[in-house]
Parts: sequence; C-alpha cells; structure tokens
Amino acid sequence: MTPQEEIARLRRQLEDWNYAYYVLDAPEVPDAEYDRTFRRLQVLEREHPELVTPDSPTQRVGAEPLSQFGEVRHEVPMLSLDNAFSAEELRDFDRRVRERLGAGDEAVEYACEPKLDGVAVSLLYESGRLVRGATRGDGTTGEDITHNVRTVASVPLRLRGKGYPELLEVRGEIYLPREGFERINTEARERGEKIFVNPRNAAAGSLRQLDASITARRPLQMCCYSVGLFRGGEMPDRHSEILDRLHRWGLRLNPESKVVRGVEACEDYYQSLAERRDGLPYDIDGIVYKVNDLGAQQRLGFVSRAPRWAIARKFPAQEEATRVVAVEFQVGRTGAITPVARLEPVFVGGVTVSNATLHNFDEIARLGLQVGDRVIVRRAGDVIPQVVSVIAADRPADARAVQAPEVCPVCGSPVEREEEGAVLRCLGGLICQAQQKAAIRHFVSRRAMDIDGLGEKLVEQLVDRELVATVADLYRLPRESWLSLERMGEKSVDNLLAALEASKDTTLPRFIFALGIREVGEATANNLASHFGSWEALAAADEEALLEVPDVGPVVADHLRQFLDTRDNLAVVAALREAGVHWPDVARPPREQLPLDGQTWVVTGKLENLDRNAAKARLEALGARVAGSVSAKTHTVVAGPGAGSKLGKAEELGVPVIDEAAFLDLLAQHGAQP
Ligand code: JCF
Repeated sequence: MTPQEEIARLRRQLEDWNYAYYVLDAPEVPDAEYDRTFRRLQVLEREHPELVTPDSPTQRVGAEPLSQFGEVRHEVPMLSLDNAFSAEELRDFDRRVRERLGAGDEAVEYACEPKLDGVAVSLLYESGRLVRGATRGDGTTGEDITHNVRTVASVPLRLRGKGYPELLEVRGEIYLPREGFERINTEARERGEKIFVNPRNAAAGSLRQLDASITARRPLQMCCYSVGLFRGGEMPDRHSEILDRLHRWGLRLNPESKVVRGVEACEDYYQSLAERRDGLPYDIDGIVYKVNDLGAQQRLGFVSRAPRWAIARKFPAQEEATRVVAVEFQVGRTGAITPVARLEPVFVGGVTVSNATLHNFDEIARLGLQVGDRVIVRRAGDVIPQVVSVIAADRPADARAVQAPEVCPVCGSPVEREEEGAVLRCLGGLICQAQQKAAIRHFVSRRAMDIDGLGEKLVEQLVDRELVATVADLYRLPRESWLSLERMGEKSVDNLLAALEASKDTTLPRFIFALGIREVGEATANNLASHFGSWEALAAADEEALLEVPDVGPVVADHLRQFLDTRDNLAVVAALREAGVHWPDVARPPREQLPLDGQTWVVTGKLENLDRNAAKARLEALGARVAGSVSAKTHTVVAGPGAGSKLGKAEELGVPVIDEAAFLDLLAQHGAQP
C-alpha cells in the first residue's frame, strides 16, 4: 500500500467511526483503537506534508488563532421564527396556513422538532467539502466561524455517500448539552474563572473564540434542521425527506424529529415533549413546526424575517426576573451553612419558584448580590433553581449587603470557616436542631434504614417538640407520643411502629451509610463493611487501617475518625443496638482468592436486569473495587443505555467496555447470582 492509499484508508475509517459515534450515537470501536488509527494518520501526514488536506480528520483545529472574524453574506436569508405562546395561538397559525393554501378542513402535514437553545449556524459544502461556517448574524450578514465549526465533532468535514448538490448550504443549531455545560462551568469555578449563565451563552461564547483550540475543548454538538442555498443537484420536495438526505450525507439530526398530520397531533407532540423536557440531555425552549410540503412553503412565503410556513411554540421560560426579598441560611446534615435566596414568587420552567440556592458565600460575592436586588432566576431540568445574575441597574436604594452569620442561625453554636473560605459550618453537631432533623431524614431514607412513613413534616414536629434529638430516640419514643403528633391516627402509628420494628433487622453497609458520616456515601459504606466485616473492627480502625479501604482517602478517613472519636456518636450507636438494631457480620473471604481482586470497575448507564447498586455489590463480592469515575487505572466499564461522559472517557483512555449481557455472563461464569 502506498502512503497515499494508506492515508485515504485511515481517513475513511476515522470518518466512519466519527459518523457512528457522533451522528448515529452508536459507537463502533473502543477509543483506544480510534486513537491508534488517528495517531497513525498523524505520523503519515507528518512524513508526507504534501498529502495533508483541510478535510483530514487531523485538521479540525487550525494552527493559528485569528485576529478577527470575517463577514459572510447569506445569499438565502437565514430566517427566524414566529412564536406561539399557547395552544390557541398554534391553532390560529394552522388556520391561517389552511386558509392561505385553500386546504379547507384538510389536515396539513407538519414536521415537528424540538427547538434547541443554541446558536444558529450555516455550513457550506462545495463538492462535499466543508468550506465555510457562519453565524446567522442579522439573517443577511453573519460572522465567518469556519475555524470554530470545524472543531465540532458532529460537523462532517466531508459529506458521506453520493448525490449531494455541488454546492450545499446546511443550516442548524450548535449547542452545548447540559452535561457539557455543567462540566465547563465546574472547571471554570474551580479555576476561579467567569462562569456561563446558561448553555446557550456558553455555546455562543465558545463559537466566538478567535482561537479554535479553545472551541475544540468545549463539547459542542450540531443538529441540522434545513437546507439554505444549493446548486448543481436536486433536492426532494418535502422537508422531512430533505432531512433524511442530510442524515445520509453524514449530518446529525435531532432524533426526536417527527412528521404529523393536523394541529391536534402537533399539540400532542408538544405535550409529550413538555413532559420529557427535564429529562432531555439538552435545553430546548419550544417546538418548531414546519409545513412539510416545500411547494406549500413556497406558496405561503414569508413576512419580514419569519416564514409563514413555520412557527415555534414556546415552553414556559426557564429564566425569569424576580426580586430577592431575603437571604436566609440553611444548615445541612453536616453543619454546612448554605445561603438561600427567598424570592418574590415567579413562574419559571413550569413551576412557581420562591427559593433559589446561592451555593456558598463565594457565589454571593461572585454575583455581587444584595438583598432587594432584582435577579435572573433559572430553573432547568430537575436542577434546583439558581440565581444566574443580578440586574445591577435595578438595585433599589435600600438594598443591603448579605451578612454571613457569626453563629449558627439555628442553634447559636460557633461557626467555622473552612480553609477555602467559601463554606461556613455550624460546630453544634448533635445539639443543632437543623443537623438533628437532617440526620434523621437521612437515617430513615430508603437507601439507609428505609423507614416508611416518616416524612419531612413528622421529623420537623419530632425535633421542634423536642421529642427526638438523635436517631436512637426514634426507637424509644412511646406510642402516646407518636399519637400526639399532627395527622397521626392509630392506623398510621401502627404502620410507623411496624416500619421501625422491621428496620431493626438491617445490614452493616446500610447501617454505616445511615449514620450520615461526612463523605461516606453508599459505595464507601459498602467498602467499609466488606473490608472490616464488623462494626467493632471498623470502630477500632486507626487512620492507617482506614486508608487501606478502597476509595477511602485521607479526607474520608479523617471524617470517619472524627465521627468515631466523638463520644456522643458512639452513645447513639450503642443506644441503637440496645434498642434492637442488628445486622449480620459480613463474611470476608481472603481477598487474594477473589477473581476480580485488585481490579477497579465502573458501572454507568441504565441496566435492565439489576440496578446499579446491585451491580456494584456483585462486583465487590468478587473482589473488585467499584469507582465512580473512569481513569487509566480502570479495569473495565460496564455500560448500559444512556451512558454518557464515562463511556466517552473510557473510550478515550482505551479502557475495555462491556454491555449488560456480557456483564451477566461474567457474573454467571464466576458463580455469582445475576
Ligand atoms: O432548533 C432551533 N433553534 C431551530 C431554529 C430549529 C429550526 O427548525 C429553525 C430555527 C430557525 C429558523 N428553523 C428556522 C426556519
């Protein structure tokens, strides 16, 4: 094979894999193999620089940052969309469409798709090669961002297949999936840099870089939604068929796209997406409906900047302005004091919001927030509402700076500022009623002692009335006291007492987890239980012994020792056991005889036959350590559908990935129950 031939073969191979991964969402190779192939191509291109072409997979990041953006004129204007804010406005739109088309009562065919909250872009392909990427700008003139769009993995540098027009302009949205947004903001926060207020701004900011190597580090994605200019070729006369073509030529589409007939079906589509909106991996702000027939589109035409054949039905906004009426402080299970903004109630993201977390005192400083300020509140997905920015111009004359509390606002104990300064912590421990409540809520929760019927309201009453201060008191409270609580009849009390009784028969890992020791989650509790086998052995372990436990580092070891060195905590444990809480010791076969001894596994995505915790338990029983993140030391990743960044990371590092079926096989091989 000549170098030319090998280079061509490698490029085709990499393009195929890229297409499978980014466009079809169906990875075909482990990343290690991708990387090896990529590096081989790099070596060959370095040896034969004359064979390098701009559409080679190695050329996504150009060498030199630009000094400014060029201008691009859109020969076919990039239109925007009219909005409909209700089902009625959508029906009006459909009525107008039918009237103009003279369609009478006949149902019109509409192409529906989610409206992504990103940046509209135009991609120009000449003979199938990407030659230009541009922003929408004002619809007529945009900015040349070719160097940046080239770095977006789902933008093909070369079209696939055959039959595309000689000149083809593809339009779509470049956006940042939520997970990527959280990731770049976490990284920015850690480095003390400015954070982005929402994924849309983050996408726009990423595409507005003169240095494409910055854009390349942002996990941007592209979804195509139409064709602008084309010459030297044919295109189908239905919108949905155009999208099918684009897909075959290697462009990524939104998998939710669908063709429906009639406005009622449009409304159903809207409702079903509204229900799933929080669970989507990206932000959407509505649904786009387009008349599917291009002839009909032509007859309908457009007014000013928006077509008459399309409309965006908007969802309730995810960001709204409101006023901060107070900043209060919540004390968590471990004493951490979290500032919370009390808001004038505002309807945002489909619910009425009257509180937003402020995270910590650094965040208040970063926002420059004062009590009385008007702020932008954001609620997206299942995430708790956040204050994203202060509207500085609207600051009232009587705005007040936020004062950090000098003592715990709940129990009056001294507070401590942790090293970094951001986190305040109440030192009251078990005497702090806020910590008592949080500790009880955690103790009774499903994954801990699983005591049904002990909801938040009851816990409040128990602690406020000083009937219960520690979790051990729950088992000692007489029947009359339970009956004295609001909304507790005979029947509820019977059920609750039965649940308490049943909870006494527990397991060591659950018990350790239920104690709510700082940084000791379920996985760590499991590891501690299997490592020490008994409570006594754990309680006697010194720092050195604790550090031998998988996943336990100096910080966790320190929290454990602090917990175990506090006499009050040991008294609670003793009282629990006296009340009858018990568990079997955990048998510990010699580790070196276990088949997966010394291996670190990661479980990600959704498994069909066993939940992730069960999967972890099986792996640990075979001697594996189960970690929460993938690193070069990971032995194997078990990935179910919906696996996200961990799968990507595994592929990047060349860590073997197996699916659930292979995992079950492996368990069976080792005689473990699936
Ligand atoms: O996802 C979007 N933000 C989006 C914007 C989708 C579309 O189908 C669009 C659009 C803007 C204009 N279609 C047009 C004509």
